[in-house]
Amino acid sequence: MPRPRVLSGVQPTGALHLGNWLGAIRNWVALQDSHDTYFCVVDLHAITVPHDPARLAEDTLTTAALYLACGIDPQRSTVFVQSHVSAHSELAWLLNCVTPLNWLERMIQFKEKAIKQGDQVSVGLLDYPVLMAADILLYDADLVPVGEDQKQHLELARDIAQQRINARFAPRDAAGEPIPVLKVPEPLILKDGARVMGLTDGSSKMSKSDPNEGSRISLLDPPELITKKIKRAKTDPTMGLEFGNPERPEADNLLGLYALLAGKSREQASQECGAMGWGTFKPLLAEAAVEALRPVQERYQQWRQDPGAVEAVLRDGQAQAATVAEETLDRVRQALGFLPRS
Ligand code: AQP
Repeated sequence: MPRPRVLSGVQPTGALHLGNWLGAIRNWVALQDSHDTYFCVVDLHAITVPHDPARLAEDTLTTAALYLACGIDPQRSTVFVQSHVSAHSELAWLLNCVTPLNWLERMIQFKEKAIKQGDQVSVGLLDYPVLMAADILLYDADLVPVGEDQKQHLELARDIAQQRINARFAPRDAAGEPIPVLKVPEPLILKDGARVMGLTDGSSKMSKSDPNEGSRISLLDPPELITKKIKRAKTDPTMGLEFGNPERPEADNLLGLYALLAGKSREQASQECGAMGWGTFKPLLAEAAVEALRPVQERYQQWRQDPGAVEAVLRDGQAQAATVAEETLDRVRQALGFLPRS
C-alpha cells in the first residue's frame, strides 16, 4: 500500500516563530514515518502582501534551513521552494479560470488581511486560496494538515477539484465512467494541533507579520532575548496558572506553551504551575523555551555553516516535486483541451 501523501508549507514572510513550529512543523516531523511527505517554502504566497525583495531569497533559505533543523529529513521528505516548480503558477492560472470570483470574496483571511491594506490590496491576495489549491492538487495530496485558519481554504481547494474540474472536465473510461482529473484531498486535523497566541495579547495568534517583535519568540532568538520577551509578556493580576478561563487568555496560552516546550501533559503542567505566581512561572517558561530551542538552533547553525548544503536539498526536492507536478499539470491541460506540446 502506498503511504498517504501529505503536503504543507510555510510562507517566508519573516522569522519563523514558536507558533509555526508547535502548530505546524513539529507535526510534520512526526508524519514523516507514516506518510509520503512534501514540504515547500511557499514564496509565491509571501508576495501576496507587500514584501522586501532584498529579503525574500534569504528568508526562503532560512525557512528551508529551519525545516531541516526542526527535523524534516530530506531522505524521507521532499523539501522544495514553491517558485522553483513553475507548475504551481500555471495550475493556479488554469484553476483561476474556473473558480467563481464570489468564492474568493467570501474567504475570511482575505477579508481580514484586505482591511489592513485598504486600497493597496493586490489581486494576488484575493487569489491566494487558488494558488494554495494548486499547491495541494498538483501533488495528488491525500491529506493536508490544517489549522483552524486554513480550513476554509482547504474546503475551497476541494470544491475547485471536485465541482469545477472533475465534474466538468473528467474524461470517460471505456465503460463511460468519469476518470477524476484531480484527487480531492482531505483535511488532516491534528490531535495535538497547538494554536499559539502572542506574548503581548493572549487573544491574537502569534504571527510573523505582527509589527511588535516582542509578541513572538522566533526560533532563532538567542537565550537572553527569549528570556527578556517572556519577562515582558502580558500577564494578569491573578495568582496561579490555569487553562480554559476565558477571562485569562494569557494564562491559558503561556501554560500551554510551557506544557509543549517542557514536554509535559497539560495535566502535569496544571499541577506543577497551578499555584505559582507569575514571578516564579516566567523564569521556568523561559528556561523551557531556551532548552527546547537549543537543539534546533544548533542544527540550524550546522546547516548554515555549509552554504551549499541547503541549496542541494532544495535542488533535489525541486527535481522530485517537478516530476510529480508536471504529470498532474499535464492531466489538467489535456482535460481542458489544450493542444499538446510536441
Ligand atoms: N500562532 C500560531 N499557532 C499555531 N500555528 C500557527 N501557524 C502560524 N501561526 C501559528 C501555522 O504555521 C503554518 C504556516 O503559516 P504561514 O507562514 O503559511 O502563514 P500564517 O498562518 O499566516 O503564519 P503567520 O506567522 O501568522 O504569518 P504571517 O504573519 O506572514 O501571516 C500554518 O500551518 C499555520 O497554521
